[in-house]
Amino acid sequence: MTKKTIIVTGGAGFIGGNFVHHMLKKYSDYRIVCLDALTYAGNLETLEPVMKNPNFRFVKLDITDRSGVYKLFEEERPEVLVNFAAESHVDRSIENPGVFVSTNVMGTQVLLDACRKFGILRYHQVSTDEVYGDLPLDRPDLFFTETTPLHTSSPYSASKAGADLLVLAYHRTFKLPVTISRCSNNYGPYHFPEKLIPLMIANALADKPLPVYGDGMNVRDWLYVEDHCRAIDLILEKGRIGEVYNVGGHNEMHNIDIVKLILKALGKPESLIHFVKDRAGHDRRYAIDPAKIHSELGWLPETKFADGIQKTVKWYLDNKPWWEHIVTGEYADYYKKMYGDKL
Ligand code: NAD
Ligand code: TDX
Repeated sequence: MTKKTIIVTGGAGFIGGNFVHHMLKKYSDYRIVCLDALTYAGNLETLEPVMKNPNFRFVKLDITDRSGVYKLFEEERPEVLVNFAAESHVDRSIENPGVFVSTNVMGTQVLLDACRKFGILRYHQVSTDEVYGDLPLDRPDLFFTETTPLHTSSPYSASKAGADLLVLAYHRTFKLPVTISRCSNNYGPYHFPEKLIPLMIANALADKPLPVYGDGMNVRDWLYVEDHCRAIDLILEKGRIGEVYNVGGHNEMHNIDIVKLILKALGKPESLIHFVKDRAGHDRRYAIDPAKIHSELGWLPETKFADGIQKTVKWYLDNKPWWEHIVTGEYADYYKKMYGDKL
């Protein structure tokens, strides 16, 4: 029997890496071809456990490299493409917006064109709740639904919204069979230590100050990464073509409460917390209404935050070499540039 081939872009990153592991564990009749440019955020150590799996192939390639992408499509003739590849960090988009437009918008267009040219059964775009902008803290009754207007704040979220609109345009105009998922904040293994949860774990373990932006009251809706992977898997199996699905866990938390929880789990003092200058344009609250994916596809999150955060802290304790290689490498210069005069 020929195996179905899925191209996973950005599979050396946080969520893409978890998705590659999820799919290879669950399905023996899929071949996963991971396409990744290995930017600062891509890490082959994340894929090390599957490198020798006969159902897996890694290709170092930039999604903006049109001829390289076409060549890969010619070789692989994939049935499905899941696009995780992106510049994903809001703070970096404030420093340098250009690469966000290039990868997130133009790279997406190259992938869509390749799917048109060679044919595809499904193109899935991994998007974000940030495309909806933010919600006020004093209106806990409000949530993002799939029909909430796009209203972006950062160059990152604007580039993700631009990509979503292109994906939907290719569906309407060219009948490309697409789906989009818009997920809330993920956490779990292989999360790059520039993001809130792994940054706080790494700093606390090193007894370094924990930089909390503004008043620490911003709210994010946290979902364990495996639950996001299951949602995408389900959308590929049963999702309706041309549809957007919001994915979130109804797990809203203030940043400061997350930071305190991590300190408690590691037995470190709250005196490590440092309030620093706020992020420019900082979104106040994200909150996803996941009713559509629940009622149409039966998806519900399985990991409660209390369990997920314990598992995550344990993973960072058990896998120090994975993140220590990062925080002592070129990332150290980024950290100095971003936080040097704040702490
Ligand atoms: P990440 O930064 O950890 O990984 C991104 C991966 O994409 C890296 O492996 C990187 O090398 C690769 N990449 C970057 N530019 C590339 C290019 N031009 N060509 C090929 N590969 C390239 O990101 P993540 O947190 O895993 O996010 C994955 C996707 O999920 C992104 O599209 C992001 O917008 C979306 N998302 C993330 C979250 C979250 O909480 N992290 C939530 C919702 C949606
Ligand atoms: O040092 C920090 N201090 C701090 O207070 C950092 C890095 C973050 N924060 C705050 C900013 C946010 O309110 O923590 C919150 C979470 O920040 P990030 O981890 O940078 O995530 P966020 O900006 O919410 O975006 C994330 O979720 C949506 C992902 O990075 C995106 O890729 C995804 O689309």
